[in-house]
Amino acid sequence: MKVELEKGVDIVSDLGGLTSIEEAKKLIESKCDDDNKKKFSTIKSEKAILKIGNAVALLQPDNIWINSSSEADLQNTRDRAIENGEEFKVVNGHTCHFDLPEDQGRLVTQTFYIVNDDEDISVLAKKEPRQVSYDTIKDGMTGAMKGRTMNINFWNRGPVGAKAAIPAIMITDSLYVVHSGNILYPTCYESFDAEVERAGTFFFNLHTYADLSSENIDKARIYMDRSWQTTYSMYCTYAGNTLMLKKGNHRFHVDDATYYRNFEQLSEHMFITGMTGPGGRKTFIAGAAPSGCGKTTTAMVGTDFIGDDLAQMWIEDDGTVRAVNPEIGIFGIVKDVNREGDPFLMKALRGDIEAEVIYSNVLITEDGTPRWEGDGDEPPKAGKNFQGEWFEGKTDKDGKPIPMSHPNSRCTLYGTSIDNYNAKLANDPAGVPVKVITYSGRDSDTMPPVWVAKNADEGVVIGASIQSAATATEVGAAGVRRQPWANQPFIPGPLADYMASQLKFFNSDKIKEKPIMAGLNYFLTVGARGGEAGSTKLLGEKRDVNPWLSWLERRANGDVKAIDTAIGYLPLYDDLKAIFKETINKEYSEELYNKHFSLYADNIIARIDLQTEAYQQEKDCPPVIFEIYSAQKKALEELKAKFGSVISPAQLIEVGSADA
Ligand code: SPV
Ligand code: MN
Repeated sequence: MKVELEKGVDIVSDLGGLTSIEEAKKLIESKCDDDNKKKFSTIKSEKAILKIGNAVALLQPDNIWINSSSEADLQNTRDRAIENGEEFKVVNGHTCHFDLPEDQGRLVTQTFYIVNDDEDISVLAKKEPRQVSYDTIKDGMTGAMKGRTMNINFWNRGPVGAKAAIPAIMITDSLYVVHSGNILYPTCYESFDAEVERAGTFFFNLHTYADLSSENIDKARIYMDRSWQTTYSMYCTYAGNTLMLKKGNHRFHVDDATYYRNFEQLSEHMFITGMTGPGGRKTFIAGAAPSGCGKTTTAMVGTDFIGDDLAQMWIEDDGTVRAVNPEIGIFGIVKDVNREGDPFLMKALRGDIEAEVIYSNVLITEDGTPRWEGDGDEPPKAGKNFQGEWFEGKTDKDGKPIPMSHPNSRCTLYGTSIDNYNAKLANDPAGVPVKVITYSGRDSDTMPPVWVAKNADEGVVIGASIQSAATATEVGAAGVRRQPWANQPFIPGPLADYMASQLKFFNSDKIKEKPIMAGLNYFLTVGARGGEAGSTKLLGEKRDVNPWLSWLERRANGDVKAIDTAIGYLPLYDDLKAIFKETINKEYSEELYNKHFSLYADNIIARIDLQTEAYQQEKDCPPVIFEIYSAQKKALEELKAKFGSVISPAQLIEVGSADA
């Protein structure tokens, strides 16, 4: 069901109580010095002015600071973040910020969609009736900025002028949030009105850290009001909970693409990267993976890195699928980031090149060096982290060792600090043409490392079927869960609506060059593929990502044939052998290939059964998904009857074809 815009009470406007532009302007100006008054005069959108005025009336700051994103304002942000203690200096001119121990990831149980009566949302999301949210916001936000400065930021989700970009206003009292936003989003201060005009809308975000403390963590809330494209965040600082352009507005952007863009746009939890293929051609890949499953590392394997978290896609008039990254920086997990697996990122993080970096929730040693689990150096003996002093052997109250850094500790830096970032293309409103779409999860025992859908419907179903082990990005999450399109935490509406829009997009006649759609999985374990029972060692290495992406690059350009199987097209051994050698100089054995690409029919069938059952709970689910699941299951059962439950590539060729 289409989310109805401007339905119900707009909470901030109602609580602020201002109804005229004049009143709003007067109140805003009364909190501005001359410089800020002048900066604010650039903004003409009446809707924006009224809404900002109401935010001021609600939060009652002492004064207002307008972020024009000038060099002086960027420096002002850095300075004030240090002055107010939200950040402190570490080595290499970098800074560090600590979130509360309870606020180390997205607070999923305290995150809600504000809904009107009878509104459908995803069965996997939490909702709260508008009036309940209204009362909580009133309690938490009224006068919350007394004695503080309100910072007003005008940022864009995407390059200014891009078809799928939408401007946003972010209001916050946190300088850490402003500083992070400066690094992560292009400014649209100068072009705000024009962007509102072009996009037809803007997102509005309010954050206050309020009376922040561990004792008050129960008061933390992250609210998304879909009807008014407005977010409210309070009593927390973790960027995923507070820098609402990221996941808060991504959710609105998903609504926008799903319901309002004629099925010509998608808003995805995907990296974007380019691979250079034979003859120097460049092929762009957009890939979905759940939080904490290696999206950043995968993106940086490309020769032309564009983005590591989000993708706004659209069908261009020339029939290509194009994508922009709504961000210009990285808010990346540092756990296991080291020189071997992430050489470009490490150059920036370790000060080999000049870069502006904000660390969060890492360990800082006495000499100011940021340290984290898996950074590749000799572990430190002591330091301080978000829990205070840390020393080797420190245990919690249950006697469990406390790691030196949180598994979701992060680094925030500009894309331009990464050697293979293609800044020219990343900032181009025309986007990059996408020829490969990938979907991946943290799957230890079921799907092969790479397989390609035979058509758009099957491609959408690969995305619908992602399963993944929980990661540290969500507070309190555990177990293996469904992660449809790796976008599930950010899909506000029913999954059936989202699926229908994906099917319409990828089957559109307007697309002249259909991207290939593939599953990717580099989390298979030795134990699950006939090795030592229970071994969780990876069947392969982190650097194998490059050959998998390179094979897809070749496949998208028609250079390689494949095996036609029940689940899609699989690579041939000889092609992979050559690609492994060429890209990472690795001898790829046929034995390893057979482990990687044998189909484990029982596991795949179990997965199909689980997904079928889950989607049967969704109202109005497009029937094609059930048709595909049942056809795949039938084909796998036939294979199993003939060959047993593990079917080798040679056997797949025997019944299929190696010429697909
Ligand atoms: C993720 O968890 O997917 C992130 C970081 O990209 S957050 O901002 O928390 O969403
Ligand atoms: Mn993410």
